[in-house]
Formats: sequence, C-alpha cells, structure tokens
Amino acid sequence: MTDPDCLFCKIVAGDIPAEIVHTGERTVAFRDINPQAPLHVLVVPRDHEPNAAASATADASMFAEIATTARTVATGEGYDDYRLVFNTGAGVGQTVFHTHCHVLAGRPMGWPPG
Ligand code: IU
Repeated sequence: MTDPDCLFCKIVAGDIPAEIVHTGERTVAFRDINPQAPLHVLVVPRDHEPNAAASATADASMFAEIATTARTVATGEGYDDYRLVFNTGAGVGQTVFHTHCHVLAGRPMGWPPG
C-alpha cells in the first residue's frame, strides 16, 4: 500500500533522495533531514499508514519490527541508550502522515519531553 502524494512513500520507493541507513523487508530507516540529536533516524514501514496507531491496527507485529530496526540502527552506530518517539496527530507535532519512529541518541534528554 502506497500513497502517491506521500513524501515518505516516495523516499521508500527511492523517488526522493534520503540518507538511507537500513533497509528491511518491511521497514526502511533514513536520517532525519533536520536532526535533533547526534543520531536522529526515522524508521518507517514500507506500507503507508497515516500514523502508528493505524499501522498497529493493520498489523500489530509492525511495532516489534520497528523497535528491532531502531535497535539495530542505534547499536550499529554505537548507542545502547536511545529514545523512540511516535508523534501521533498534528496536536502533538506530527507533520508527516506516514507512520515513522524517531530514533534519537547521543545527547542528554530531558523528561517530560517538550
Ligand atoms: P513528525 O513526527 O511528523 O514531526 O516528524 C517528521 C520528521 O520528518 C521531521 O523530524 C522532519 O525533519 C523529517 N523530514 C525529513 O526527514 N525529510 C523531509 O523531507 C521532511 C521531513 I518534509
């Protein structure tokens, strides 16, 4: 399932360039264009869904796969500690409506998040 108007679908398809750091059967990971930490990668499912809740409804195993991909990317770059963020809804800052998991590491992080 893809959406022809979706930016991340175009990145997954290779139609828009991105710095891809990992490709899997069902996920792709690439560096965020506006990094908020020394490591800032987005893990996205290849299948288009507008947010994490919709991806989970479509296929509950997708969360596990995203988490596994995130761990592979973070530990592969030397980070055992990292933060995963799914912004879900414009009200909390989601701007791209294709499910994505932010993988952030490499600096101190406060709690609660802003
Ligand atoms: P958000 O959770 O929807 O706010 O995150 C979208 C992210 O996508 C955000 O961190 C952007 O910097 C990032 N991004 C990108 O990596 N490449 C792009 O071409 C665009 C946004 I537009």
